[in-house]
Amino acid sequence: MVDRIAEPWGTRTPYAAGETWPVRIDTHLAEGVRAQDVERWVPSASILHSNGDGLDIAVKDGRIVGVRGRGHDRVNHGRVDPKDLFGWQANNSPDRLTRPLVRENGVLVETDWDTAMERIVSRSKAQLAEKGPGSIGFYTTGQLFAEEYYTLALIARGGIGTHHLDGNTRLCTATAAAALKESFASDGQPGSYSDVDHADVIALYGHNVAETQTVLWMRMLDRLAGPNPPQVVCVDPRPTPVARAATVHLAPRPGTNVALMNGLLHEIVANGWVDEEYVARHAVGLEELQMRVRDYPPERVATICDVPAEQIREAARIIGTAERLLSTVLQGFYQSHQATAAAVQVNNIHILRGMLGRPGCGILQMNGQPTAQNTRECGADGDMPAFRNWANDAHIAELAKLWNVDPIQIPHYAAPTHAMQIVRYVEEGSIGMLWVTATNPAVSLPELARIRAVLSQERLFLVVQDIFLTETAQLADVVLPAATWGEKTGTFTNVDRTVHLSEKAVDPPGDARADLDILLDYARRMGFTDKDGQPLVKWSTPEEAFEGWKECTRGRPCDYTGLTYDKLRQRGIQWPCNDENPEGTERIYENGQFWSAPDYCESYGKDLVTGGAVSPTEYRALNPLGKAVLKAAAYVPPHELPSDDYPLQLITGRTVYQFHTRTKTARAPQLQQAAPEVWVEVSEADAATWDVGEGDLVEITTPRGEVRARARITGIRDGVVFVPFHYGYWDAEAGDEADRHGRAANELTLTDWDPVSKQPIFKTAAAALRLVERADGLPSPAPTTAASAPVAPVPATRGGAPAEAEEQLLPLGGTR
Ligand SMILES: Nc1nc2c(c(=O)[nH]1)N[C@H]1C(S)=C(S)[C@@H](COP(=O)(O)OP(=O)(O)OC[C@H]3O[C@@H](n4cnc5c(=O)[nH]c(N)nc54)[C@H](O)[C@@H]3O)O[C@H]1N2
Ligand SMILES: Nc1nc2c(c(=O)[nH]1)N[C@H]1C(S)=C(S)[C@@H](COP(=O)(O)OP(=O)(O)OC[C@H]3O[C@@H](n4cnc5c(=O)[nH]c(N)nc54)[C@H](O)[C@@H]3O)O[C@H]1N2
Ligand SMILES: [Mo]
Repeated sequence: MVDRIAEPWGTRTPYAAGETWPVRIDTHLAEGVRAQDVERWVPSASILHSNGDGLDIAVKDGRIVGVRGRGHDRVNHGRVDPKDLFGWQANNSPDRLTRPLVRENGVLVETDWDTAMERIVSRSKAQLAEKGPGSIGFYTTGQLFAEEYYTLALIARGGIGTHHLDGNTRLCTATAAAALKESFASDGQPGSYSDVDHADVIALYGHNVAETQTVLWMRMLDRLAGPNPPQVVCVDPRPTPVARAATVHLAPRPGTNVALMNGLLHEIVANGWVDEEYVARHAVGLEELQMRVRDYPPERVATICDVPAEQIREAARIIGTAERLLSTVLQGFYQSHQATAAAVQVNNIHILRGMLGRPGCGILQMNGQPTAQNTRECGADGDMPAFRNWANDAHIAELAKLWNVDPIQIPHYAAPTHAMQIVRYVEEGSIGMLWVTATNPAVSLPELARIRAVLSQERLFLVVQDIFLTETAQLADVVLPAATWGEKTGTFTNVDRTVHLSEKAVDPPGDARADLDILLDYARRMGFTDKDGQPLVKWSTPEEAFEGWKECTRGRPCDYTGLTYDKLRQRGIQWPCNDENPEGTERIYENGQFWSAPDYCESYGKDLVTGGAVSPTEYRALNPLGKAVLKAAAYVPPHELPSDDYPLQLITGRTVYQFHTRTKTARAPQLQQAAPEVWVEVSEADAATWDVGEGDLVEITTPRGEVRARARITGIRDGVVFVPFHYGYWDAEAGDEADRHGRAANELTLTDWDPVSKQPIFKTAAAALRLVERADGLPSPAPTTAASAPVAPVPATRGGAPAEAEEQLLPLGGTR
């Protein structure tokens, strides 16, 4: 038994390069429930991050009573993340939404499904009649199932015919997709998690994998604990567990990633670490890249990033001489002003070094949410289903044929509207109805004062489909109670293309319904039909929807045609899975084969600095043979830089114990107690400058607002403060409304985005700090176990008996 709050990564099971990662089966059951009491174990996968860990849900008396990792799952070999070990308790929470709500005289009151749905249908019809399809918007998530996204995409694009459908994946993985589209002209992750087993160098860019995909980090830790461990390069301004384990830790000034990457590329080119033969055969764009990085010698980069030139050289040497290089990229790169430009430079390293499509040579342009990959694949974001190219008329015609609608019905006159633009249309009133599914924008979008104003407008009809009465739901006109993971069936795909089936284990509470059923009900009530007058949506169960989705993917990169629910009941399988690859595909882009041919590719690309679209003709001229594309970019400083009034740089992000806006993790006592309140991380030097001690209450201010939090003094780089974004609007302890203090990080963030991926900038704003109140000896509520570890000793974060989980270690190669 291990206290998995005190030890989030559990016990080490070391292994050597090329060996199989040992099995360790993690189990946590509700207090008083023993394994022999469990009536059924229902196969599913993890839902509180993107790793896609196979696990079984324990059921007793019609309720979820725990989870157990699946030893034979290719992703986790039995291990379970702390959030997944304890987070299922939220399903059983007494404050789940169980009945639809409608707003009457300003207050939300319970009602039945007919009343709630008829309100939505009559408003939809009125919008369509008066203002047309462009007056309806959908804002979805990275947390539903593929079947649900595909149905939503069909309804929004094929049924209503609106251009305004995007996901919170815009805040999350838009840059992962954009970077892959720029380099390989298609989404689709080149890597496999098993690359960890083979790599001799692992480079992590703005990715705190230790806290955000803990099981992937366990795999890396086990390699680090074994013979011939890989070298690790970490790029992060904070002393994350990754940074502490790194061979080289580069801690750049926030927002300088492109300069740093150009510096690394400069060294790779200058030292002749380029695989010239690979590049000549399989890539275009070398000359432009060489020219661009010439301007970034380590000394210049050192001044921009405030990182020693020697460290840049050292990191470049490790990466440039690696034989099997695995790279991962996440929000430290994605949520900044040159997000795509920076992420693309990581792809460039792999293309230049010929490190693709071989064991150990993977790129993971990481996802964050469990099902974000599916939002993108299914076209429930700013993409077309199955990686079709919105700018290629033949692709739209194909989709129209499949859906049996007129191509004109599917808007494709421009790129689909991105989430920040949808918010803008709501703000100015051209979108009069917004349907939000499984996301909590009143906490997670930037500049919350603005978002609250936009979402609470009288003229807006806001539908919120959630499992709790969130900050966003409280602003809605209609609230629909949804079933969630464990209460409904569907598939989802993780970052290394592994598809898992998650089966219904228990009934949802009260009248709550599966998201798929809600969407199907809407389609039926709206009477959407195809060209022949038949129902547009031709399925009524998840499995039928999956069959429909498979047809949509036929011949596309994310080919699901070889998968069935039955096959997925046995194990998770990586797409493409079709007649040629019936067991799935571990690595794509083997032998320099890409999906980038002009007629086939998902995207023609964009200019990395302005975001201007490359035209079909230009793309054809640039890349006629469908190779990989090396794309260069000059460094541009962040838009909001420190000033006299706001001398610090604010970054925001996550802790290992909480998930997003905490609707689930705050309802799991072990997780909530481990990180109960917002805090701010401050360096020792900055703490001295502003006369702040451990635990002191401080106010962080930006031009948008202020937040009060208790200071944690850490090894974060000087000049930078970090606030976790998990905590909703208000300081719960403060008394009446007037006294309440902001505690949501997004009170502080700015309305601005990367020009290519349109991903908002959550990392870098200019900020000021002020002492409000001394601590009285109490430390900050920040956890001690990971990036927020204090420099001076404070009591360690522990979970005690309620946080104990069983670990079953099996001999090397053993499965279960
Ligand atoms: N425990 C937990 N796990 C999660 C989630 C969660 O909420 N909680 N959410 C999931 C989701 S949806 C996502 S998207 C992922 C996100 O996973 P990550 O991207 O790993 O998490 P973040 O904390 O957002 O940011 C990562 C790091 O970026 C660094 N950073 C900030 N600014 C810069 C910069 O300018 N340059 C560089 N190089 N680094 C910078 C921060 O210091 C931080 O350590 O996590 C997933 N997993
Ligand atoms: N400052 C700052 N802001 C950020 C970030 C950051 O790093 N810094 N990160 C951004 C990123 S990467 C992300 S992904 C977003 C996340 O932001 P959100 O998407 O707003 O976060 P969640 O709390 O996960 O919201 C998901 C909602 O779906 C509900 N839900 C769960 N399961 C189901 C279901 O099956 N059906 C339905 N209908 N509802 C369900 C939950 O109760 C919850 O309200 O935040 C973004 N915002
Ligand atoms: Mo995310």
